[in-house]
Amino acid sequence: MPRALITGITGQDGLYLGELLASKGYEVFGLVRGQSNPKIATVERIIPSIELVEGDLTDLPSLIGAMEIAQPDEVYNLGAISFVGLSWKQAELTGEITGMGVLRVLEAIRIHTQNDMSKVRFYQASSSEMFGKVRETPQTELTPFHPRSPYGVAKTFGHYMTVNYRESYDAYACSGILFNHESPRRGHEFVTRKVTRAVARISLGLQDSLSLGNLDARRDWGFAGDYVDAMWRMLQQDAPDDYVVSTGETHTIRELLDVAFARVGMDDWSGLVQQDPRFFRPAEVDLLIGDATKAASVLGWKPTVPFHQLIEMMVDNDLLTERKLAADAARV
Ligand code: NAP
Ligand code: G4F
Repeated sequence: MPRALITGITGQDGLYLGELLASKGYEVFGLVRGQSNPKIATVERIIPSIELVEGDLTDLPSLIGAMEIAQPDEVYNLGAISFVGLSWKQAELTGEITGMGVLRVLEAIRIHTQNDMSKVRFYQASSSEMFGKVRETPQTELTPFHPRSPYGVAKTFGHYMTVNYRESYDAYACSGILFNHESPRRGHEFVTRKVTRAVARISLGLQDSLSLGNLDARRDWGFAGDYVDAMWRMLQQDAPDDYVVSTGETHTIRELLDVAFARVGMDDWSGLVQQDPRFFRPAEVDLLIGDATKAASVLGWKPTVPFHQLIEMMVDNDLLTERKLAADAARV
């Protein structure tokens, strides 16, 4: 039975990846942090066989301890401050967790394996945010980086550390340069979920309007369930490498609004959405669109959920959730 340790198990991707690995017969260990973490109950409900290990990406001894408990064949480092907007407000913490956290996990593997890093396969959750002010379109594994946020800078550090440990210690270390991926499990702070939840609430009469920032930014949005499959495939190859994972389509926030409001039969959202300076960023990533040719040809990976279907799935899920919450509140 292969053994995997996942940091960030309580996040969107951690849940999908944990489910996927458990379904493949892995013994799955998930790193959880803090006292009374309320998300633990969700993890245990969705992945009943999960074994939880306490640890924090800011604390190297706890990561070494996690390696000793899990004895992993594969380590997936998904833990991070992942919200770009927050990364300006807590830039130092973002550097510590999203950037230095990668180095600490690599060091924990190096110490645990007594320098024989090829024994443990490592996946780093890198990001299309590293491309930032893009130098070419579409973006590939060879496109130069120009990050635009403390988050993007921290991810770029983590990416190069992963490459460096591969080159320095013969680590089986892969960096997945994943473009935006979403799902009904997406955090409410990200624009897709913020929109689909607000659309559900507006259509149910629970909310009047929605405040957003830049409506002209373009993103390459795919389904998180597809993207964790690409992570797993990267660690099954003969040799470690870096891969772009994306759909190859890009859409604006305005198109996202069109699809989400149309799902509840509202075609004109102009009077329902305001722009609020609080949601504009100090520096924006205007356009992301990835070229996942290498992932398709080497990993045999391709996305299965198109943009419209993804957003409709999220609106439908938020309608169910918000109806249930409203009914529960009415009963109290
Ligand atoms: P997410 O839902 O925000 O989950 C982040 C996870 O990191 C949570 O489980 C969180 O745990 C954990 N974490 C935060 N600080 C930690 C710390 N100090 N020590 C240990 N764990 C900590 O993110 P996601 O969307 O699943 O993304 C997974 C990874 O992929 C992230 O690294 C993200 O930056 C990267 N990525 C995401 C996308 C995307 O579009 N989703 C695209 C490219 C790359 P708590 O529950 O304790 O807070
Ligand atoms: O949904 P977002 O916050 O995602 P962003 O910044 O693209 O980052 C996500 O994808 C990255 C991969 O490229 C990941 F690495 C990262 O961890 C995260 O998962 O914002 C998307 C776009 C931005 O251009 C933002 O300015 O939506 C724009 N936007 C406009 N109004 C808004 C809002 N974003 C948010 N979160 N909230 C708004 O009100």
